[in-house]
Formats: sequence, C-alpha cells, structure tokens
Amino acid sequence: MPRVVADDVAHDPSVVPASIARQETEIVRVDLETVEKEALLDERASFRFWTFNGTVPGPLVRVRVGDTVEVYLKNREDSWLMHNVDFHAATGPGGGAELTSCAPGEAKAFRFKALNPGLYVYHCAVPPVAMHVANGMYGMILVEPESGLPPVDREFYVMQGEIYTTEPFGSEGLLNEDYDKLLNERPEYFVLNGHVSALTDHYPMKANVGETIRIFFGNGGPNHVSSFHVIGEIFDRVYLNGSVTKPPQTDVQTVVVPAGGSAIVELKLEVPGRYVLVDHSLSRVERGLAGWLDVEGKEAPDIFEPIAS
Ligand SMILES: [Cu+2]
Repeated sequence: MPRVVADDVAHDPSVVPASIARQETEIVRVDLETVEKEALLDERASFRFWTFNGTVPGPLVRVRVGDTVEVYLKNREDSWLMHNVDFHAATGPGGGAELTSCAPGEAKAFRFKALNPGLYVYHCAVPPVAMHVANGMYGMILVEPESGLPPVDREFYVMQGEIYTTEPFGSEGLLNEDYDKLLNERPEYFVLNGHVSALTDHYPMKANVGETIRIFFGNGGPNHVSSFHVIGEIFDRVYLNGSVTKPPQTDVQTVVVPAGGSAIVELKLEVPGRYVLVDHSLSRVERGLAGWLDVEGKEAPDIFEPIAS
C-alpha cells in the first residue's frame, strides 16, 4: 500500500497580499525560513521538498518601487543542507545569495532597494542551484509601479516547476531526487504550485462571471520554458516577462514564460464553466501539470452555446 503522507507543500493560489495603496516608500521586512520536508507529490507518492516557508512556491512578496526590502533568512535547525536566496528584483551581486547563505540553524539578513518595478522570481542559489530550485526553492516578488496596477476583482499566484525523480512518473512511495535526470533536463513531473493536482483537486481557483481576474504567473523551472495557456479563455492583457512599465499586450492565446521569468495575465470572465491552466507543451499535462479555474454565474448563450447538428 502507498504510505500516507499528511504534509503538503501546495501554495493556495488565492493567497495574495493586498495591493499597495500608499504613495510614499517604506522599509518592508520579509521573513523567509528554509524548510525541508517530505510531502505529497501525488496521491501515490511523496518527495522530500526544499521550500521557503514550507510552501511551493514560497510566499508572494509585494512591495512598491523605491521600497527598501529587508530579507531575513533562517535555515531551520532540522535542514540537511545549506540554503540562501537570490532575489531577481535586487540590484547587487548574487541578488543577495552570498549574504544570506545559511547552514542549518543559521540566520542572515540583507537589504536591497527595489529600483525596478515588475514581477520577479526569487530562488535558492546554493550549488547545485538547479537542484535547490527543482526541489521547490522558488517564489516571486511583485514590485508595484508608483501608480500601482489597475484594480481587478481577484488575483491569483501560480508557479510552474519541474521535479526530477529516479522513479518514473506515477510511481508509489517516497521518490528519490535524480541528479542525472536533472543535468539532462528530463523531469518526471511538471507541476503548478508544488505537486500534482495542487491546483485541481486541492486548490482550484474560483471566480464569477463578470469578474476580471489577474494571474501572477512565474516559472521556477529550473530548466524548461513554459507556454502558459488557459484552455477556453483568451488573455485580454499580458504584461510580458512581468514588465509593468509598458502597456500590456492585448488579446493573447499563449504566453511564453522563460525559466526564472514571469508574466502577469488578466482575463475578463464571460462564460461559466471550468477552464484549465496548462503549459501548451501538452505532454507536460501527462506529467502532472494542470490547474482549474472554476467560473460560476449565468450562462451567456450570445457568446457560447450548443446548436442543433
Ligand atoms: Cu537551497
């Protein structure tokens, strides 16, 4: 029998910090704890994840351009390995990686000024970096522009990742990380928010007809480019590469998101039903990658309806 694992790393995609209303800059404290834990990979298997704050992705940090971000990193006592954090939003060597390298039980801190607005990835950068990232050590920080982002009805936080196990996809039990497959860029699993079915059975996204939603989408990688797509919907606006200083592209079907990169997409929801988030490199759906956006509300037959054949 597969063994039952209670622990879970999935980050609830609806947990997003509120938008920033203030006009003045501030010092923002960010506490990150690196936690290694065995947790659910799918209903049959578990995996020893490495995380920021116990979730994959780690928390979404939200600041304003010009803010000073103070990052306090603690590596939990029971960790097996050294960890740190590289903020892509930081200007300075390693994005803070050297300054935050902590052995188990250690704590370190650094500060950076958020000079450039946009949606940025952060990740552990202890060698082999690809292994720390693949095992779950990534998240994002949104640096809002001075005027903020336009208001929407709901925001979601979704990140893609790859998991490299010795055992083939769908195996049972505690699976082992595989260094050769990592170097050959051959993951067994592709996931959204940590594990298979994290954004389907576990945390489906919910919204209503008439609402406009925004998805902060990031690609932890560590290796594969994502072709992010929502089946049955069209992105009304896309902030390509997470860049918010130019007007967004409009009316986009699929958006390319590089490893270590991001995109912000906005969708107005007109027709109720289930919409599926995928990487349109669709073989990855067979390796675990999918998310549900469940939209409730009145049918819109003027937009979508069956007709007699
Ligand atoms: Cu690490």
